[in-house]
Amino acid sequence: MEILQEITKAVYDGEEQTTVELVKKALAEGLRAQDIVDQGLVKGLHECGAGYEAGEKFIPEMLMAAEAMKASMAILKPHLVAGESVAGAKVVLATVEGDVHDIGLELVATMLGSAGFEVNFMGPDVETSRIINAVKEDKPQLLGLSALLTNTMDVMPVILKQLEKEGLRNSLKVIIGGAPVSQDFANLIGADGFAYDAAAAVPVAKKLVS
Ligand code: B1M
Repeated sequence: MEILQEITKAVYDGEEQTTVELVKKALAEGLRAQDIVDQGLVKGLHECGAGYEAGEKFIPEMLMAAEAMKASMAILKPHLVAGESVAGAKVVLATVEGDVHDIGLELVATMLGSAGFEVNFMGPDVETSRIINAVKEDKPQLLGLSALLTNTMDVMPVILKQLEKEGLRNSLKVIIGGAPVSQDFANLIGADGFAYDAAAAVPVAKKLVS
């Protein structure tokens, strides 16, 4: 079996140790870190999600798959590069309230960090009031919001309205992402940008702060 397929299978099976060893092996063989993420690790998580929908996988197994991905990301982070750097731009990143998914946003944080952004990664399930406070305190040029659930994406317009109410919206660009989120949704709620994945988030973020 090809090594990327082996990585996909190891994530799907929630085999953290095996996944990490295979990722190290893939790097040693000269594979690009971005390909290991996209064609190996993320595929494994997606297949695990499909297994969950089909009733073949359960929450503890999704968690084990997520842990295998996270452990591997720790190894891959230094190898993920995002091209030309933008110095001095600050970004606050958070997964919205009620949503515990943070793997995708962590990838976005890694890519923006390697592109020169100063990243405040607030993690998952961040209360709206904490996000507003972070904007007040950090004074970032960019706020990035993530949601993976169809019911938590509706928190995004709430945050935008609150930013406007507190007079913070004009000095700030907002980028959104996450599996159920789209460019149409971004237009609908008045976000400044949308990115389909972590690699796409870099040019969008750079454009928004330029
Ligand atoms: Co959850 N989960 N989960 N889950 N989970 C999904 C999202 C789901 C699609 C699975 C499924 O049914 N097929 C489904 C959502 C259905 C829906 O709402 N439409 C689901 C569900 C239902 C749930 C629970 C409700 C299950 C339950 O308890 N009954 C529960 C939610 C709890 C809560 O949040 N309140 C739950 C819990 C969990 C775990 C804790 C077990 C675990 C999360 C662990 C963690 O993140 N620390 C988990 C996982 C692992 C998944 C799947 C399998 C994988 C998610 C992932 O990490 N993908 C997922 C199925 C799937 O995605 N196919 C699923 C890999 C990651 C790299 O991709 O997150 O899409 P992604 O991020 C991408 C892009 O979306 C984009 O870039 C990223 C990198 O390229 N992106 C941005 C993301 N944020 C961005 C922000 C940006 C720009 C781009 O700018 C700021």
